[in-house]
Amino acid sequence: MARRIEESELILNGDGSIFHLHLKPGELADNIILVGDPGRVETVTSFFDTVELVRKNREFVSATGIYKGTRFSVIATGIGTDNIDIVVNELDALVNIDFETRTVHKEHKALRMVRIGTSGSLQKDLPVDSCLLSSKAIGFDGLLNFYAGRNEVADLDFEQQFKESMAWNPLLASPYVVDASKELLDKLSVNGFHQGVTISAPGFYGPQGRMLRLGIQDVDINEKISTFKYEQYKITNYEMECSAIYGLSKLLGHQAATVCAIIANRQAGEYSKDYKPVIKHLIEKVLDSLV
Ligand code: R1P
Repeated sequence: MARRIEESELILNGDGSIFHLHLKPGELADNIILVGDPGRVETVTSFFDTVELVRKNREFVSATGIYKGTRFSVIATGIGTDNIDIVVNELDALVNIDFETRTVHKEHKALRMVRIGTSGSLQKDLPVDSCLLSSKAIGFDGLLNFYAGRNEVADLDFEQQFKESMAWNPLLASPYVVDASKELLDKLSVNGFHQGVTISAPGFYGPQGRMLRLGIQDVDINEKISTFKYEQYKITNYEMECSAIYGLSKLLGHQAATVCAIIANRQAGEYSKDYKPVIKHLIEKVLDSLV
């Protein structure tokens, strides 16, 4: 007998929609654009030919519609990998769990998720207003470490070398390294984006080495990160969601990739004068790559 998932574990609203996203099965497209900023949902749907639905709860704003004949959903995750835990688990539940019987469907359905975000560069040659496709993500957030199967989806050799080279502080969560979907990387790389390794940090200031009034444990952390090399890989940028999207997607059998507009260069101390046109350009490129 299939395991029934209790009411307290899979929480549904009175209208049958899932707890945080307020979406019902059938309302989600197989192609999903994830954005951090809820305001970015409208920028994505402005490219759609038709919009079928819009849902809002807290920072989780969702819309489903058609772009050049293909059905897409766009979901705002808000900031951080803790929100990604909610979003990716609920997206998966919408297609892989029967909400009536509360059991997992016999047939698995795979989703395609592309995050379109903003990010800070750690390399001089990755300038402000360029676009970066994350071929790997490093999670400083520790989320994936809670899940069974974590080691099976992670690049353990990269993790080991990174921790050794950084003299990793044991007070911090152990970093996890996960690849993007190969299929999505192939599709998106035709756009000529830079490619690199992205760190998802569990905060914007101290966890990304920023000092306003507070000092940090390791003042050399960004220097060590930007000079670290593993095989052909260099660490290129910081943002706050990619690692959890890659890790949970791999565990749940979905495809995921992240492309970010570089809005700050931490090495050069620069910030974009206006990154909105870069985001718009990125949205159109990503949508066209998926139709
Ligand atoms: C921080 O300002 C936020 O911006 C970046 C970070 O990942 C974090 O979510 O991405 P988004 O612009 O997609 O939100």
